Amino acid sequence: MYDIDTVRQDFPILAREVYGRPLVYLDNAATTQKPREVVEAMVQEYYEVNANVHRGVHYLSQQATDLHEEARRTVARFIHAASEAEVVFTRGTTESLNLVADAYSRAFLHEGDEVLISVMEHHSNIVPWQLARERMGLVIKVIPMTDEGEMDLQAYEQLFTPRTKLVCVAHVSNVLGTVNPVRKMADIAHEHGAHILVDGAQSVPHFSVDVQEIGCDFLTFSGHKVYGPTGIGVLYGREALLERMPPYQGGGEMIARVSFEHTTYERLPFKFEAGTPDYVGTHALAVALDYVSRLGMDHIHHHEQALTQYAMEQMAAIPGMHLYGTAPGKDAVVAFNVGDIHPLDLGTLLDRLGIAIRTGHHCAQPLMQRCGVEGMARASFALYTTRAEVDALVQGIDRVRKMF
Ligand code: C6P
Repeated sequence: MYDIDTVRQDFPILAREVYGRPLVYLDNAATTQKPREVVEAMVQEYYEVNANVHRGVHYLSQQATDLHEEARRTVARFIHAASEAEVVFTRGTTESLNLVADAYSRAFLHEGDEVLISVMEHHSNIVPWQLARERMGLVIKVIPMTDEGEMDLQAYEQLFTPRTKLVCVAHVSNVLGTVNPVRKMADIAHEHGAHILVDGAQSVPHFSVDVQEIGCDFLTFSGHKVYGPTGIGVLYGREALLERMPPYQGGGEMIARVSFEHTTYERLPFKFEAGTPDYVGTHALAVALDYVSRLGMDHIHHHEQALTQYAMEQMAAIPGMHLYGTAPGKDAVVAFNVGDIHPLDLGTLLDRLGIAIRTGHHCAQPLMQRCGVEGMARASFALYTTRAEVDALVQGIDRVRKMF
């Protein structure tokens, strides 16, 4: 049984007030709040264990290394990677995507090769490919979507040519909440001899993601969106691909042997982890993943699905409401505009009522253009969001609407 009141007690920040009102935190797609045990794990590690990893013969260093490498195994189990060698720690989704755009391009792509990205991508899955395009003359093609915000699979299939080498798509759109059919997209990509990267920034926090089941070649996600700390993220990559990719950055940790004439690199995944890693962050991320696993990803998904549906129904009834993204099964995100009210005004006035939402282009300007707007307001949910908070949002929007 998923007891939301008990769950909320794990998150001290949810009890605070803003402007003398109870906080209604609905900006979870930007970052989630942290359960007590994640914060305590970080404090405890700094107080009792702290030492650099992979370097020392001394007790603390070995203990810190054990925690760090155990965290890698936890991540591998969580996403069902075949081996922990396939789990590279990064600073977050953005760095993971830049790593692939750099190292994959160097290993596998040539001038004129094509990369497919979708119209609903976050800037982090657009700009790294544009940088690679500038560097080596790649061609970027854009997969369109329907007006409901679903990936246009027919158009997708027609975009493939013998030069198509890689597909890069969000598993869940951070604006529309659409859950993209990545298993099907992976099959189609592989039939055409291409690889597929799935940006899991907005899926991994919400439902169980199995990299082998969806058949992706790469998966990226951020710790801070899955109840872990900021500054830590993951790149999953199939071992056979990672093996062939050159290092992304040079420095300590990623080398086997260095001389001024020649350097050899460490084995996977260390080849991609230059410099001292955020070993406290990796351990805390593992604590966060253990936390959500204990609650049950299926329970979390069920709770958030019901909440999203409830929010969509309640919000649709507000006069002047325009909802963006109505795909069946959409997850945990509701983007909207109300009449002619500027989303920034809407967000600012809701904030005064204690309700935190995000407004603007949501780092997806091409998607805003596709929807014909400059910006949107967005409410996004988490495992601790309640129906009462959705009601507060709906009442808040109605109150703001009447001011205009
Ligand atoms: N989206 C949002 O409010 P980073 O910043 O590296 O942790 O994640 C980037 C990123 C990549 N892909 C998707 C689908 C995302 O949603 C995000 C982050 C936040 O929607 C902050 S812009």
